[in-house]
Amino acid sequence: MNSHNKKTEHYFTKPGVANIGLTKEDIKTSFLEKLFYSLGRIPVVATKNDFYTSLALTVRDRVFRKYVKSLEQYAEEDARGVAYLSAEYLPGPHLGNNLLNLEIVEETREALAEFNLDLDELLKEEVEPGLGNGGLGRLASCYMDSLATLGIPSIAYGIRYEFGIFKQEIQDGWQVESTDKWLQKGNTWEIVRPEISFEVKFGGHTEHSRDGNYKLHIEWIPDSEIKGTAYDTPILGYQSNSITLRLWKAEATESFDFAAYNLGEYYRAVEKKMRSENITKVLYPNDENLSGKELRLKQQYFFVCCSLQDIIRLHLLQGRKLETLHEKFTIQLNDTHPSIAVAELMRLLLDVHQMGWEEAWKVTKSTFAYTNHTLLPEALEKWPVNLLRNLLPRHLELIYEINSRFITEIREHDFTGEQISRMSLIDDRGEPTIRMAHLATVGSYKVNGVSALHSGLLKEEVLKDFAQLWPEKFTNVTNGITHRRFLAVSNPRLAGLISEKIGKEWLTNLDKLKGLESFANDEYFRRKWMEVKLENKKNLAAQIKELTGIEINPEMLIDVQVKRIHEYKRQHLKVLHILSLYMQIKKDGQKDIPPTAFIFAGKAAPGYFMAKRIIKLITAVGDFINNDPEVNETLKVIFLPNFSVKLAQHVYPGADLSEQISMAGKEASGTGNMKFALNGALTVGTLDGANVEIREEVGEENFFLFGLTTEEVAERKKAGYHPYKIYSENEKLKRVVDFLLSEELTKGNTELFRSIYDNLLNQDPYLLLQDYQSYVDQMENVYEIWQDSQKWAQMSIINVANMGKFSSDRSIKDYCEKIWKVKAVKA
Ligand code: CR1
Repeated sequence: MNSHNKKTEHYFTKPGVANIGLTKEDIKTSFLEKLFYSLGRIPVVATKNDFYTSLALTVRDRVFRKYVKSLEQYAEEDARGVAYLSAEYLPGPHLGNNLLNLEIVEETREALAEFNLDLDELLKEEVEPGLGNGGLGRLASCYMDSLATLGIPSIAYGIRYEFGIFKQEIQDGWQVESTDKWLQKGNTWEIVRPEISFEVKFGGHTEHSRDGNYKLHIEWIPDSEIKGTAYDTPILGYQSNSITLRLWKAEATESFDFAAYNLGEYYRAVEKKMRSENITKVLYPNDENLSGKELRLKQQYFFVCCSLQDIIRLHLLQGRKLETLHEKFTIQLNDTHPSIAVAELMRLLLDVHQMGWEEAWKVTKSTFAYTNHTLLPEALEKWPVNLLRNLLPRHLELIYEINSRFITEIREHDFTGEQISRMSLIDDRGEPTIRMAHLATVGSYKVNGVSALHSGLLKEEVLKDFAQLWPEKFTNVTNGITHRRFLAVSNPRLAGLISEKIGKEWLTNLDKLKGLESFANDEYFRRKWMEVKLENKKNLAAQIKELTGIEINPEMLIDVQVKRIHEYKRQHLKVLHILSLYMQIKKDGQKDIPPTAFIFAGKAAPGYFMAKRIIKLITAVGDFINNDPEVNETLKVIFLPNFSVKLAQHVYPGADLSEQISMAGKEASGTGNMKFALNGALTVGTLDGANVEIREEVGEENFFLFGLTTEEVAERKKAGYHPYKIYSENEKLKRVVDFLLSEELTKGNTELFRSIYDNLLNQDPYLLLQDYQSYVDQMENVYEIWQDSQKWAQMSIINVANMGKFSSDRSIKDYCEKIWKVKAVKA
């Protein structure tokens, strides 16, 4: 095992070796063994969590068996591989997914039943790792699933936050945050690798000197050092392969002086230890808005530094030279969060491994590829030069050098002075800052956006000059989702119906869903389809009751908007629509509005004033409407607290209508849109992000479109946008907006929503009032079709039948072909 040049022995393919069975009897035996020997428990006193843990350990053994086999295979083939660098992951609960991938769901259910235990009850026990904010983190986890399933040699690196995304509670209608103690009951799925650990330096200064041969040596003398230790979670793909998710935890270095001679010294050492561990304490809860926090930069550098040292270790372990790093590895930067990697790899190659600049730069820019996930200006990371000087002095020097060589290069092209200063890695128009997106772009061989529209805008706007300089560097990979978790695991009823009709091949080839399309005209099948949906809606209604105490009739149209709360996503546009229905019932005496439950969920960044106020608005409208007997048979408004992957898995299957209503040009892709459609919800949406491609796939007649296009938004703003004019000219809109200040809604606290009201009438940067009428009109159309349930079922089936493109398997194949040039290793 020590010599890595030797051909690997097939330990785990030898008959009889570690042959862990997958039958019901095998599972029963292991389950009891785990309960007795790993937990020291007997059934009469065991808690639900003990049973969950015994089951998780039972499944874990089987996962590990497949995992080591995969590792053997990757090592043997010695193929080119991918390292995925992401500051966020949202894997969701592991147990259910691993059962599916091992294909032992039924065996396990039966085994447990013999102990009078219910699998679904035990699945509920799992606490998920909330190591991300939203779409970006969940996307990374969908990609892990597909990388594993497709057998792509890969390793995913990130941060093992001790506290993940905060837990959200609703108190008096407001969001209240508390810490997410996801590790409190232990984590069955990970193993610590104390021997895989690296030192990470911070602060201090650099010293430049020349040796006898006049060669320049640069030494970074830090003022502190910490250690990162690897925690590995095997990510099992469907049926065969797996990959590693390696998360780094910060610890104090061994060199800490615990042999202190007096008490003061001892406490200082303890404090130092605690300070070191702070780095991976908590996830920053800001989605698409980064406020230049020093600790955040420390986190980014910390995990990048550990990951790159690990990649270099793995490369050298195979007896290879660093000059060929880019031939064996490609490193994907998931947004700019890990983009300091460009400078760090240069540092490692130049200062630690004594490579020359030209060679090091060639290796660096042939190794990295960068995915951009947002065009929002407030989300584009810029780190103050002064902060870098204090924290990473050597990296600042390197960035200056990279920049100066880059500027020299572009001066040879026809760029204007203005363009050159626009492209510079350093923005010196105020306090000097480093533009991390520029560093990532200059240091990568490919740059991609996450939907066709977004990749286009990236080239036309944010990185326009770079696209002119290096057109071949830019490409698109439209996001995708794992249909195994988001259909097979979370919606077994629909998955079962689909498999009954077209077989199970869709699990590994989502394009097979196309086979459903011809049944869209089959009345019997449509009925079955709607029966499944109704069962799922009952399940969702039960969840809603449990979480909020509110009862809804499962026959209602279930209209859902779940995602982070953000003004550009326009949850408040949905609220305006709900209020318009309320007015129609109360003021216009309209009686024929189909009963609808409006479901919202999502977290607001703790410091985002408007987003938190939007939550309060939703809950206030809910309070008001749900308690008015004149309307509450027709309308229900619900805010589900603490949205998570686990909760999401209940929500998507039960939705009839998916709200994807961002202002065009703002949502880079969206992935919830895909999850809803895959579960048979119809979409009401704008031409934004991946909505455009969803509509293309399902056909425009099967998609409820409204609102301005990206170009129209730009024209509208250029021509001068006056929301007040729209408001004053639309009587029905006016009464809805005015209602925000009403005594009734605000219970006398009429200033409560003044900020939202003023914002809409004076600026309305996301054009809610502009798109309002078009939205309300399209919703009428939604209602008309909803009343024709045969038609609705037909559209729903057609939607699902055309979701093939949105499998993350397709996205990963695109990355492999367009960017990574990596091939699958066959299991
Ligand atoms: C985008 O807002 C996209 C995900 C994943 C988000 C969303 O539209 O689906 O990324 N961006 O690509 C983000 O989190 C920091 O930027």
